[in-house]
Amino acid sequence: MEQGALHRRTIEVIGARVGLGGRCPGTADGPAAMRAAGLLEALGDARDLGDVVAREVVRTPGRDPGAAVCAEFERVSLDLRHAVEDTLARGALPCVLGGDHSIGAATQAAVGRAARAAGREPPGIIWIDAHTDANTMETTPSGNLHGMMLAAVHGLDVPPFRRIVEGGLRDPLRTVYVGARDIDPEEREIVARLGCRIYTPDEIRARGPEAVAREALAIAGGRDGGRAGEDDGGQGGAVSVSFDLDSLDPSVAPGVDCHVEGGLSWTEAETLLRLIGHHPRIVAVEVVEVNPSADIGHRTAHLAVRAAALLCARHVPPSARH
Ligand SMILES: [Mn+2]
Repeated sequence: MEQGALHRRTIEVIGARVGLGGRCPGTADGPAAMRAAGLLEALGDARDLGDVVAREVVRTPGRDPGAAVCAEFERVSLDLRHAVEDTLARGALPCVLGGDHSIGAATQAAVGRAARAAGREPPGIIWIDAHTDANTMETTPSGNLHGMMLAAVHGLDVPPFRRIVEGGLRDPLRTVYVGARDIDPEEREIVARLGCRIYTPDEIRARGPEAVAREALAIAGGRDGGRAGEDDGGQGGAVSVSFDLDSLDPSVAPGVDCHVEGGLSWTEAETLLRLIGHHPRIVAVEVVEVNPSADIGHRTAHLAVRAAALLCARHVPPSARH
């Protein structure tokens, strides 16, 4: 056995059977599709904690998802937040399976709350996605919650997320978007105002995924501009990572909720995911937006499994000082 494997943290898998925040409910079946595609075998010694489950609620058409959706979304998100916080309190690495990306509010808030409870600065975020998910109720063109959750996580007031993000806000200057290419005009202004860094697929191709992964880790890890990093032993601070399958090109990963052309190739994504997964201070992994009803031959579910394995692989525990 190689040295690093001896020090791997336990991985705890938490499924989120939630499709309330997306365009179609199919993403609720994402966790089951990933397990059927061999997730637990790929992760090796992971513990499967099962799913948090959203009840089916009829969504109001238009730019407001409606009170029933928001109430159920809050309930299931608080369930998920508690589960992720419990995993972090055990010193394990949460691997959260979506579900639509609205579940990211719970995952990322749990990471922020756990850090604060331990007297640490909240980790940075690497968000690998075709979208920046930074709309508010005022700017959203669709009313879909999965397009707003990072605005809430960064401290903007988005009422359906108020209770979920309480105590778990994250620093937007340590949030890095990778693969974003479908950003609404007002959303783009929000992201610019917040100060998040965006790496588009074009920039990733021009500079290479290795250089982008290293730079993204440095920014999210807090070494950029002298922020944090004083206890990092040269590695940078802690980072959580969220991977939306729609960051990949739809020709590669057809089984998603929102198809956006011009996405990453699997080769590009694999390089990014491997380098990010090898960072010693990854504290939470999330893989979302697998929509089995749109998939072709389980192709997307299998890529989601490989992505989760790359992000969780060869993980070493954080140093005792942090
Ligand atoms: Mn997306």
